[in-house]
Amino acid sequence: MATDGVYTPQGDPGLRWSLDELRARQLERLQDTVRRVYAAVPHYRRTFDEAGVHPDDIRDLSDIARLPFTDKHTLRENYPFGLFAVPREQVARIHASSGTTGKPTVVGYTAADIDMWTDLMARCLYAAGVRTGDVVHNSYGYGLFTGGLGYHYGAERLGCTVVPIAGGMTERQVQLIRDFQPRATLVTPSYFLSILDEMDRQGMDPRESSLRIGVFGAEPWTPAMREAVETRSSISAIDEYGLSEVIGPGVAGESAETKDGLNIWEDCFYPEIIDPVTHEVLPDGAEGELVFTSLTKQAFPVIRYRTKDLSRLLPGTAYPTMRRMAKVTGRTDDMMIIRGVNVFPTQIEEIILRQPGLAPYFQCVLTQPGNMVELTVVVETLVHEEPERANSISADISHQIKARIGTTAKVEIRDPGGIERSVGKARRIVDLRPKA
Ligand code: DLL
Repeated sequence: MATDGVYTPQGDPGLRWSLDELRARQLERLQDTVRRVYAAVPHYRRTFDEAGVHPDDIRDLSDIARLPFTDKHTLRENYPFGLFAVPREQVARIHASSGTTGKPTVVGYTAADIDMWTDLMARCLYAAGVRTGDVVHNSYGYGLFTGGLGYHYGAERLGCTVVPIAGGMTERQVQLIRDFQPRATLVTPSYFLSILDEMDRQGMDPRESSLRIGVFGAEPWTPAMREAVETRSSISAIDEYGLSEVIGPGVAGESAETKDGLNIWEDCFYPEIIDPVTHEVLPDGAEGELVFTSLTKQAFPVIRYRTKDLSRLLPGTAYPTMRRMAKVTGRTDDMMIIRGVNVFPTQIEEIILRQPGLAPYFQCVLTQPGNMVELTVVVETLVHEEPERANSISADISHQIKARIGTTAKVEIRDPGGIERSVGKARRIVDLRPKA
């Protein structure tokens, strides 16, 4: 959908299509993608053949359910370039995610893919309220991570002045915010908290900084976090979602006017929600695992990629033809099962952020002293608390976890600075259970 020069929503064809036109284009693009991967990628040819489905069988969008899923294992098995659908010489860029175990997952982009991605990033930033001429402070990591470069290109296409500071050197982040007067910052919500703390330390009132928009993503964050950040600063906090395997950021983004969930850019990505256990496709509105199929990518198309992210599909609002996804509640692999109860770190975040006296830094530590898995929530106070007061806060949080989530957890209170800070995605779960 390349638009030349500066991005404008008026020049963005995908946003002008009627619903019928969008569905027709999605089908054409799906058929084209399926044909291309069947012809060029041995993995897809083999798994389509095994599933007894041929590209000619895709006659309607609902036929997508006949195609096999892909997931992180598919990428690992085909490491590094086995899923590329174009000759390696046509791949202009590689990104990769480190992955906690084993090989990284590798994705590739042709020049046309980067151009399309850049337009989507500009579309996201525009939806978030960023405008041509704004100074944009980009604290997402540059390099193999998709956040930094993805947003960088998009902000340039929107005609912004980009400050490519990346993550880290928090003191300097604050100095450059003070000196360059950015209107928007692009950053993980957890790292933005560290930047706010550093502003406090330097005696700068975050509410008086030039920042008005925070484009937050790359990790789950709750409405309570939005409230906390918006109260402490003058920014409007906007949620943006994406993942390397599908393209990077730019899969879905919230609109500044509605702030009611993330608009999925359906002209480029076809969403489904499935039951993570039975793999059955669920109707819109039901909670389950998000699955995406890319509709326009050349180098690294993905068919029915299982994200492990839990969400719901909702009808369009700010962009009526595009469905929204509800804020991600967590990843299936971040779900802790404590005495039979499913617990996500976001549920703990909600409780901690509503408790006066606590800082928004916490970790969920899992241990297994006997047969049972135990959860200890480690959380920081805003100021040093005497043991008696710390014990009473700890008892209060344990009680709330029991009452609201239904499970037993120990709560350990730490002094300010007692929990590791990350400059990108926060590590919410520390698994100290013996390895099987
Ligand atoms: O985190 C891409 C990105 C960069 C998105 C900057 C938004 C902003 P990955 O490193 O591959 O890519 O991690 C993708 O992060 O499957 C989710 O579990 C999580 N995630 C990303 N955005 C959100 C969000 C980038 N807004 C994984 N809310 C995804 C909740 C998110 N989780």
